Amino acid sequence: MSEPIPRQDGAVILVGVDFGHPHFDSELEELGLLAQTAGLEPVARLICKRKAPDAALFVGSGKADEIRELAELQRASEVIFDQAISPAQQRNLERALGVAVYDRTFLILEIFAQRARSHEGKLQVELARLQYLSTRLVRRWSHLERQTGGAGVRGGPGEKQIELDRRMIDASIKRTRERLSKVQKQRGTQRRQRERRDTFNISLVGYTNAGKSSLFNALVKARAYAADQLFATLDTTTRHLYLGDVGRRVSISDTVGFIRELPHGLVDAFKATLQEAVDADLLLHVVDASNPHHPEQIAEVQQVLQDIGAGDVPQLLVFNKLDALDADRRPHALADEMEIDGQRVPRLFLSAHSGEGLPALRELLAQRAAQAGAQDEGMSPGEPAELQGATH
Ligand SMILES: Nc1nc2c(ncn2[C@@H]2O[C@H](COP(=O)(O)OP(=O)(O)OP(=O)(O)O)[C@@H](O)[C@H]2O)c(=O)[nH]1
Ligand SMILES: [Mg+2]
Repeated sequence: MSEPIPRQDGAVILVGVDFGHPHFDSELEELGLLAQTAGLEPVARLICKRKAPDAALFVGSGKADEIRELAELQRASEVIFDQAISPAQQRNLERALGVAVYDRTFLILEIFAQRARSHEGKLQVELARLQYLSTRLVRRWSHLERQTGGAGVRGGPGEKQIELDRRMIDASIKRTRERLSKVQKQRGTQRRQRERRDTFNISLVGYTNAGKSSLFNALVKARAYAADQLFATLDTTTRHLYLGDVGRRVSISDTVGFIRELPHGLVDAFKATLQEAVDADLLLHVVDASNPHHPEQIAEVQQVLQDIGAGDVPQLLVFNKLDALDADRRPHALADEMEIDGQRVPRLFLSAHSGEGLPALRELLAQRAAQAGAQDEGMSPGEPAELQGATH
């Protein structure tokens, strides 16, 4: 055995495999941002092309050698893949590369774990992590598998241990679920639902880092945490929004951002947080107009909205960061319509930073709230909230 190579803690190599997906991020820009947000330092990036993932190693064995050499040269302590890799591939890669190997899903879970502040948020992340871990248990016991004679030999100590661990994790998942549902009940969901009925509820949604919290702060003069990192916000904050005399109360909520390939366990665990969007009367879909990938980001957000059952909630598109657009990319009109998923959706360009375009947004929101209020007048009491304010 050769001497182990000293590694630099937190130094990571980013790897992306291009399977011909039209939106392949060849710069691994988003993965780099995710890594930095998690407190890691990307020291090298490597991309390669393949038709399909290799069953054992995800990449070819030649590429694996290349990654191992690069990791040694850069003294990296971890390698992170931009795509989801299977537990078996992860285990094989760790053996072949001699360093810890993670994927995008794990990184996102890690960030959520670091960021969660509220009791409910922490429990939600814990649940998602347990679910992810339960599929990966095998890897910690791979050395035992080998001791008992490898594949084909059943019932060795390794297998027993895996079974025991799996049962422990299953029990933890059950306990966490119970604690979570208790916290959510305590939040007084029913009382809030009653309050909601008299209020026009606006919910900010959008890709992470689009500027939702910045817009929220600009609209309600609050100080929600806004930062140039992914998933700055994990909990939901709701404030009263004053729009002049519109005949009813208006509230606005800022919440967690979406991302490409949002881990399934997370969507599941954050159902309660995301429920805010499902119950809203109007979604403000915030887009970072200065990001060249914004069309794909819009499509991702639409997908998540569908998945959580908010696909039919009326939307306004807010193209934010107008101040960051080059003069030749500035739109002629700051208000128009855009077609998404076969529907024409009103769109406003603005800047949460400079304030340009904010009065037009306030005006449009006031109109919507007033319209919804007028509709309610004609409705019998007890009508479900989602029917009110449904002004496409
Ligand atoms: N140039 C420019 N930058 C902006 C604008 N609005 C927000 N930003 C910046 O964009 C970054 C992300 O802003 P946030 O408000 O935290 O974005 P978010 O959508 O809440 O992000 P998450 O909570 O992480 O999902 C920050 O660095 C902001 O300063 C804007 O109008 N113009
Ligand atoms: Mg935010």
